[in-house]
Amino acid sequence: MPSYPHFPENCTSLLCKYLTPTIFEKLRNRKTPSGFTLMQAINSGVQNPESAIGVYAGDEASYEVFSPLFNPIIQEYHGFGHEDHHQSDMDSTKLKATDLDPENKYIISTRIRVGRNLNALPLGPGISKEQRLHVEDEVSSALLSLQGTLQGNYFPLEGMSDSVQKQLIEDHFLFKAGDRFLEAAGLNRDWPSGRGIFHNREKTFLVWVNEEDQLRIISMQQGGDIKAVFERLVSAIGTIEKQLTFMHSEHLGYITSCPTNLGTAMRASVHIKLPKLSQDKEQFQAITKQYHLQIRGIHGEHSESEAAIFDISNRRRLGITEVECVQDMHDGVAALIAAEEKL
Ligand code: ADP
Ligand code: IOM
Repeated sequence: MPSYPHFPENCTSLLCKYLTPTIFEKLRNRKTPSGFTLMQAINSGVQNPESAIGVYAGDEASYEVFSPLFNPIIQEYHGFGHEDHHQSDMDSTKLKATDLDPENKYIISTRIRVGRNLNALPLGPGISKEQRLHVEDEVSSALLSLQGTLQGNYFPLEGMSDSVQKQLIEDHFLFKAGDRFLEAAGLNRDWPSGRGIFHNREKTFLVWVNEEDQLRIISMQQGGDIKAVFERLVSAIGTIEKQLTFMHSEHLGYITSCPTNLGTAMRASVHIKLPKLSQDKEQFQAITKQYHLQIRGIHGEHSESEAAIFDISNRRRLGITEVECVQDMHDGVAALIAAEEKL
């Protein structure tokens, strides 16, 4: 019989905040129809108390079966209640984007990604090896049929040389191996089987296969042309959706393994140099809070900044549209640059 996990006193994850002994008691013996348990859902946050969130869904039903735990986490992270409705809008003409950095002083690169999972299969934390290989097969076949500027190749991780893999990671194109948060979530099982990356020749359009979500569809390029990056992504998603059906609900939008990605599953980011503002931590944090931004390090989640370069992205992803996600990032980055210039 599972017993209530030990969380250190200084634990700040949303898991330790909302997994009270009462909620634990209520949920501890529940399982989703595909067999995903509460202990699997919380293991990442139990093993890694410094997680921001610490919970993962193993399938679409997890959000219902474990809703007494997931709902308050979703409410706090996205400000989205269980009666709310999510709406999508990817009309890039609605984005009010200006050239934020005409002299190329601050923004190094721009990247927008969405997470997607195939309908009617478990999510990564609950998927079997055979199902994961099936996903790889379906997704890579669909991607290999793309034409024009999206045309590219699929590179499975299995058989990829260490040096190629290392270079792709260093250049910010590929996911890291051995992430301990994903490991404890069950997302690294059978590694590297079924994992891989698709990219076009210019590496401006990329798709990660079977990482935290089954697909991470990515548009990226050097510089700060946010609109061009968004337009490429929207066009790619539209083309891919003609071939693949993604897991989606009226209430939660696109379903993802981590509740922070629900809804749009979109993270729009820039790598930006802020040498002065980053010294003024109070002002830096006040601006990011005001514009609903998240600060990450230079190698993605759980990494540190280097040479005053930060990864700045929209924090909210559910209950706002894709256009609003990108607008949050754009407006916030404009405010950060204005503050940097004043110092
Ligand atoms: P995700 O964005 O999929 O949640 P991470 O935060 O781990 O995952 O980031 C994945 C990779 O994308 C990392 O190598 C990170 O440095 C890179 N990345 C994120 N934003 C940008 C950007 N604007 N320009 C270049 N690389 C970026
Ligand atoms: N998306 C996920 N990797 N993250 C929010 C994990 C965590 O820190 O809980």
